[in-house]
Amino acid sequence: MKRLIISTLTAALLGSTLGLGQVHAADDIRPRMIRFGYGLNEDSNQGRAVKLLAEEVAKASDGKLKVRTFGSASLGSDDQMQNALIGGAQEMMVGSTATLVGITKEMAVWDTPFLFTDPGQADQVLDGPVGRQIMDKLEEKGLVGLAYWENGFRNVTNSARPIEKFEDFNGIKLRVMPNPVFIDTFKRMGANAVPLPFSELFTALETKAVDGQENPYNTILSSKFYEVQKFLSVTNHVYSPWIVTASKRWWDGLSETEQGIIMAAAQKARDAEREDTRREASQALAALKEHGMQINEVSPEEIQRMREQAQPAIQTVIDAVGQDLFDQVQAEVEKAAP
Ligand code: TK8
Repeated sequence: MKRLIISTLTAALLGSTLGLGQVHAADDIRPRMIRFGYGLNEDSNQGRAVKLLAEEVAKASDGKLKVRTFGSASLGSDDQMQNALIGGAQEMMVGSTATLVGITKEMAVWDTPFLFTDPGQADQVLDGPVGRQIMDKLEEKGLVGLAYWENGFRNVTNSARPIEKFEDFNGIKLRVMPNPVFIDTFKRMGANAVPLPFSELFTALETKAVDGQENPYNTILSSKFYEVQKFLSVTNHVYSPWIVTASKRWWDGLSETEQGIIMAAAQKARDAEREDTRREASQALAALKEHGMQINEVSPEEIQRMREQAQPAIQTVIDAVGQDLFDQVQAEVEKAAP
């Protein structure tokens, strides 16, 4: 309130002494067009949440702030969009934290194999102080983090064979996100890990440039990977967050009111998205089976062997984020134990 009064006063003073007509006050809402890009289809958990965010922003701003949504990577791959945000050529996006590691290395902490065991635990850590601290690291690189959404626990699909133990990865060309921890983890499993942007994944599977990939059930369903993949192996090897980001260059030019509206919408969409994702995930296996996928659960003993095999990849995480931050996240995870 005090800040509002001061800035209103300053605006009035400036306006009268300098003879300026309009000075941008902290509670202004100006007509703006916001380009919001994302990688999945409109008909996906990601697409539905972006639509909700756009509606919320329109409602709260009386239609002055217009979020134009661009799905299916039509503005570019996650990596290209991140750079467009930094440069100020695009305003907002949502994508995996894993793709941000080249920009903000601390994001690699979320790539720790088997970090979370349950989605509620992930919510607590991501929405807690350490999650915010890591998100705030984006600012020095020209991005503003608004909210973590759920991509989800990742599972493996491929066209060669069911993965029942890590040795079954041997020789499989597996697309991974362009991220050092993912590359390292799957090399240790014996796969031929091939980093590729998500926007090229369907075609790569279809043309057999790669044999497999790993993503949450929701994405396997919404991106129709069942059309080009036979086997789905339930590994839950890592929980993958999405993150809503804005161009800092653009964000800093918004009034406090405008920022507040967009932040509130990103958080409201987050809550709805997590519910939607969990509901859809709980029914996805049955749907994927109907689409002809052969599904196997990996036994707890073999998951344990995968965990041990992946263990040295944790060093790659620590090298990127530092021991202190790594330990801090581990402590938060233990506090939030399911
Ligand atoms: C969508 C991606 C996707 C991610 C991946 O743009 O690349 O596999 O899981 O959700 O961010």
